[in-house]
Amino acid sequence: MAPRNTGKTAPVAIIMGSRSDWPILRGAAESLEALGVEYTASVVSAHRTPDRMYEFAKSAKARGVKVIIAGAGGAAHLPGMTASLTELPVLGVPVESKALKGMDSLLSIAQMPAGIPVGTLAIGEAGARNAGILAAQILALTDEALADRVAAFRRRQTESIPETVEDA
Ligand code: RP5
Repeated sequence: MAPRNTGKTAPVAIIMGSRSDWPILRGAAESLEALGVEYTASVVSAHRTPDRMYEFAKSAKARGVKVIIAGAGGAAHLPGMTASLTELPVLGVPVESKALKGMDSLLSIAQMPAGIPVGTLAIGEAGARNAGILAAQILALTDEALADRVAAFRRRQTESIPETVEDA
């Protein structure tokens, strides 16, 4: 599955600093698909394509985007810079880096100055999957059918966890 940008309006926009982030960020896409939430996915780099980042963030609200999921690794400025350019909620996913195992990504996404928040998730795949679920939960505040799907997802997850350690 390649990053998808259909150009149509979707309530969630997934952006990432590089195509190399997609194997992680696709976890967010899979969560959204499991919950029946439309999304777009595209490469928007704070450093390599700053004008694209500016255009994306400035136009997102008018295009009908409600929640932005932004993933990046290393000097991960994309979530914070995007958050500085829009009032939409931004969920940041730190992608694991080679040199510092994603600690650089985590700290550069989480340590925002007061006034410009980024909701920061865990490093890597768990963070990406949870970003998709959290975006759905935010949208579910004003969408009862989606709230039912989120609740059903949580019930299925609970029921899938065995109590015994047999065959573990
Ligand atoms: C960041 O640099 C990207 O988000 C990616 O995690 C990292 C490495 O990018 P590539 O060199 O693989 O394109 O901007």
